Amino acid sequence: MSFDNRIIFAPATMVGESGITVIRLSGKDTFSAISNCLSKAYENFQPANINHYTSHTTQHGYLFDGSEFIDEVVVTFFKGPNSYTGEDVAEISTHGGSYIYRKVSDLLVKLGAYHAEPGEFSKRAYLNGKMDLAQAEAVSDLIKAKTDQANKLALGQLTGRFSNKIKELREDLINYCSLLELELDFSEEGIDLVEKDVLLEKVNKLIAKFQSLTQSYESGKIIRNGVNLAIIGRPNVGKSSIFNYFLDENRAIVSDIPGTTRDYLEEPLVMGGIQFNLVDTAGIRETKDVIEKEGVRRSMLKIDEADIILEVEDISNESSSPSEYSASSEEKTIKVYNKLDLSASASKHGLSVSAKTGENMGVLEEEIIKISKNLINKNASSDVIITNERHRDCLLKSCEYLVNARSQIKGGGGNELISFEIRAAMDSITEIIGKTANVDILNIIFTKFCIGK
Ligand SMILES: Nc1nc2c(ncn2[C@@H]2O[C@H](COP(=O)(O)OP(=O)(O)O)[C@@H](O)[C@H]2O)c(=O)[nH]1
Ligand SMILES: [Mg+2]
Repeated sequence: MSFDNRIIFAPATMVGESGITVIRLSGKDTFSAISNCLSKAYENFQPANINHYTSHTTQHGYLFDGSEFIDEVVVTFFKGPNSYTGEDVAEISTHGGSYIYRKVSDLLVKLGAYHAEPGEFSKRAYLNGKMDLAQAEAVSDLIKAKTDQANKLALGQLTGRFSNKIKELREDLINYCSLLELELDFSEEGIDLVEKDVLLEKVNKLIAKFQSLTQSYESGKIIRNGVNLAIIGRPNVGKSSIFNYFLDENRAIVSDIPGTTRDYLEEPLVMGGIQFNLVDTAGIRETKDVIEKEGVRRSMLKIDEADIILEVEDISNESSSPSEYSASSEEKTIKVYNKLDLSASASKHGLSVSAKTGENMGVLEEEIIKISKNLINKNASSDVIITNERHRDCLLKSCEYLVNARSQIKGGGGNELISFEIRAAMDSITEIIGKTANVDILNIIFTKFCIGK
């Protein structure tokens, strides 16, 4: 496969005041670029002979831009194909600091290197066959993971556990296809290689498997992206106070003026090992204020996206008219009565808390965690969990083809038609790992030719 193999570089660590900054380079001419700037001495440029260096070793030296000494560095060499991208890779460890990074970055550009695009190292790793598409996607998930569960799912995907499952399913489909197609070759001799009843049963089983995998996305997306937890209710009931309590900081402005929160606020939060996107909304009420109106509209959108809703009431106003918005789904709504400290007794209708004193806020937290765990476990029956929308879509598409194949089998359709649908189903799940499948089918058919014909 031919593709761009010019030198790319990017910081592999945060750039700023820190101990070191690691700058990673990859590309065909990486080592010669390094040999043009790495010196054995700092007094003047004396080229280090990097051809002497063994792969996977480090070398101490001095970076020079022409005659200008830039920094004392350590360079690690990875000779392709035994590198992350499969190309020649070097990692330059410079002193930390944005100024040094800028100097090195300018130098590398002068030496013919390009700023890498986001994900370009992993893209090259995929194009060079170092990992499949699902594994490359897992690299980014792993970096973003904030909880143990998200981390484990990403690791499972990175190490190929998920891809192996997909490959297994794909193998099944390839086998059916090749048998059906082989049977066509024997059609004149009337040899039956595939019992249609057996095939129907197998296709049914595969459909069930695909459906359970697709369903697991409902859990996977929550684990990977977090539970959307929205705090809603009328103005002044204490939504922003509850929001701040959970975040343990005064993130939202709290005041006794109704309509203080005019736009929604969203912050990440981890509770009980689960990732949440906590949303504070503008109090929902009829208003003539144009800005508040827009805030209410945006808040409604956030409420639609919510996995769990905290519907807050003021305990001292419990008897007043209900909120203009009432959560549509009881199952995902927790009714919370705030300002317990102002009331003589707790509410009979829901959990009573005080965001001011913290009373019962621990109970509320436990309730949120309990519901979230149920949400996650509800759809996680398959041994592999889908966390990626693209993978879910490929599986859905594949499942549609299998359903077509089932109709063909039931309706007495010919082998060509059945195999066409199964082949399409296979192509769709193969998109998950990113290779094209047709060559595999040909290989299997060819092998069978060798035995029989
Ligand atoms: N006594 C008491 N006052 C509270 C409590 N929670 C919020 N408040 C007060 O209620 C007012 C409105 O609070 P805020 O969080 O801005 O409500 P929001 O409009 O729903 O976001 C502020 O004056 C808060 O100090 C509570 O638990 N007890
Ligand atoms: Mg508010």
